[in-house]
Amino acid sequence: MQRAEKVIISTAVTGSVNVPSQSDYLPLSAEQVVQASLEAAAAGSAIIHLHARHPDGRPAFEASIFEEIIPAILSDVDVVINMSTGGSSQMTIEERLAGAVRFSPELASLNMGSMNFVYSGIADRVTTWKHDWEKPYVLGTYSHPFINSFDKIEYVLRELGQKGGTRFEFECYDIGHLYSLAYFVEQGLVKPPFMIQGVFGILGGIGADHANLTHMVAIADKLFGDDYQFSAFAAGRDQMQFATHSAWLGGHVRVGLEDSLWIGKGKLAESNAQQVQKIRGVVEDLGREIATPDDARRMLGLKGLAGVTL
Ligand code: KMH
Ligand code: ZN
Repeated sequence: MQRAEKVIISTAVTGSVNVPSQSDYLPLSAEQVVQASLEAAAAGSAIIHLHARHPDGRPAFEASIFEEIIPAILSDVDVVINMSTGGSSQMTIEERLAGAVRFSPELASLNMGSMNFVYSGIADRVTTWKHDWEKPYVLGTYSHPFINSFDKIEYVLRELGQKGGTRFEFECYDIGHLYSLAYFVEQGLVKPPFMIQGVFGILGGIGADHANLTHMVAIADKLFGDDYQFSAFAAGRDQMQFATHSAWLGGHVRVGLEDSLWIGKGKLAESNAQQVQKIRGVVEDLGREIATPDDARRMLGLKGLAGVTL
């Protein structure tokens, strides 16, 4: 791992996992996503990880929704946009790429494998549903895996990476995903410096045990040496501990309401910025500096804002 002096804070502002009935603070409309992104950037987040939703919160992929989000963010603040290519497990690969093909962002997420990605447990915790779509949607994850077969991963690397110069946040939900990434490095489709995002605590992926994070970094060091920057997060209540662990090891951090709706035990986060402020305090207490968007661009070898198709 390249142990960087400065810590890049990524914020995943809304995602496609959590549903409106879980929290009134989850950004849904394009306007809310823009507002949440601007606040997170102002609090010190160098990267904003974006998904789109319809106004009732249903996950969306249409480029037209990203049109309402991305130019509005970038006209107000300098920040690195990281578009999801994971979308949701119910979207086709073409749907998942629609927004990123339109905008050719500096950064895009890329999930390094097919997997069970189960969050049907949300249905056990919600007592009052705001919308009819929510319950079948979360229950459906019990029987529908997320598919990123190697041909799909290669397609994303070629369509966005080779054609558009987008670089990737390689989301690794298991140690095996590191070996899959090593395959694409060997094929010459992934070039350093690249960013590995360790994801812990998704049901179907590696659990939120700290020994897993240590082991992931040890194997990534063996496979990639100094060719990669590392970041990590855990879904749900372990979010801040895993971000802290990553920063302590010399890595970067990701927070945001996509990954956890909480700011403390039993306390909903009232904004994404609140989580950014919290991890920022921890990182600074560890004696590390917060990276600006330009620092992040330099560390990750990004093409810069001029390369984004606005
Ligand atoms: N929701 C996260 C666990 C993606 O957008 O590609 C994973 C994620 C996937 O961020
Ligand atoms: Zn995402």
